[in-house]
Amino acid sequence: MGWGWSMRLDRVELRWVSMPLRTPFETSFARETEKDCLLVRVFGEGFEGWGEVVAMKEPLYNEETLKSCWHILEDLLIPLVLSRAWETMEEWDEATRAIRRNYMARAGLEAALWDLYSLCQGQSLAALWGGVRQRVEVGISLGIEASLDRLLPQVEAGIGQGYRRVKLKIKPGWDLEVVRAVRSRWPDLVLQVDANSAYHLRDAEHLSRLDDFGLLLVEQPLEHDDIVDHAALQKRIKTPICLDESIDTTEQCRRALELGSAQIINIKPGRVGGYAAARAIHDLCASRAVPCWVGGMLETGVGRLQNLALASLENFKLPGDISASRRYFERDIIHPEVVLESDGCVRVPETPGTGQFLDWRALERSTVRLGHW
Ligand code: OSB
Ligand code: MG
Repeated sequence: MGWGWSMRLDRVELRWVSMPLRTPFETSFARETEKDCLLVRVFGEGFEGWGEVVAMKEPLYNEETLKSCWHILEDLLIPLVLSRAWETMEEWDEATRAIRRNYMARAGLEAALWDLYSLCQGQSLAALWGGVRQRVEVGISLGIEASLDRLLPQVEAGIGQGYRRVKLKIKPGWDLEVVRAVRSRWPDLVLQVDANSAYHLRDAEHLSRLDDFGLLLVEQPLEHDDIVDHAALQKRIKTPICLDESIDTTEQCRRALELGSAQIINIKPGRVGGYAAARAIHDLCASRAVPCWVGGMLETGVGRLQNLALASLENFKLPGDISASRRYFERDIIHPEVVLESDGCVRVPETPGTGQFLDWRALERSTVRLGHW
């Protein structure tokens, strides 16, 4: 997409933000009690754009860490973006293509460029990207708990708040019994599970027992980089497989769909290098009638608002992991926060510019490191 004119940045700011989570969030690979991220702020053309780097402190979801992202941004991407003017988003993409992977680092800066571009154009991100809805359906993702007694009230609360679907994190030892308990109490609930790569193909028979519970999907059951075993597993289970970790490029998505490794794709802009790549994967899936949904990385309000814009695209057919700010934070760094409407939908921002929503007192309190270039 062209800028319409040449865009030059004046300066860039990087902020390491750390916020307490209201309750710990446990997956098969980690238990998080705080949400840390980097916020990228770009200044140029009389505006400022914001983006979020969703990597974790440790390389447990993918290989990146917040420190590796700081390094890639400070030593490579920021000097490059400041070195010249950019005519188009494709030009920026082209210039960074030589850098292998490091998708979350790139995505944070790319988001800030989109945010700035949207201000220059006077159009919301949803409008720029061709969104088709003003409100999107969202779900809640519930972590692994010490006992069912601690999980079931959370399911009940989520349903009471209006969430359209519930996703349960599973791992060996926290799977069939948990799903059985939730399903027997809520027979009509739209329910899905996410294993974050906790199983192997040799667990196929065990995983096939999930078929009894009418799940919408099982997310990333096998290895984080696998698409071959997932195809074999899909032949042995009825529950549709959705890939998350394994899909990091459009080409990898194409290969997975050709192999039959997944019937549904979770798209996270951070995992795939940005919103341009997220849209390309969305379009590829649409062309093959494969439904998608927007995944989450416990984003602060900045990433959350931008993910809502992405979720307004046509082929995001399933509820996204874009819950209300309150689900994770006592106080988000944006105001107004992201709120859930009673019918389980969240509003897509209608105006350009994420910076206007920042709650500066909350942001300053959460900032633990600041860099300027
Ligand atoms: O696999 O979707 C995942 C959080 C951190 C790392 C991986 C995942 C998640 C989530 C978060 O499930 C869902 C959310 O942001 O609401
Ligand atoms: Mg996942």
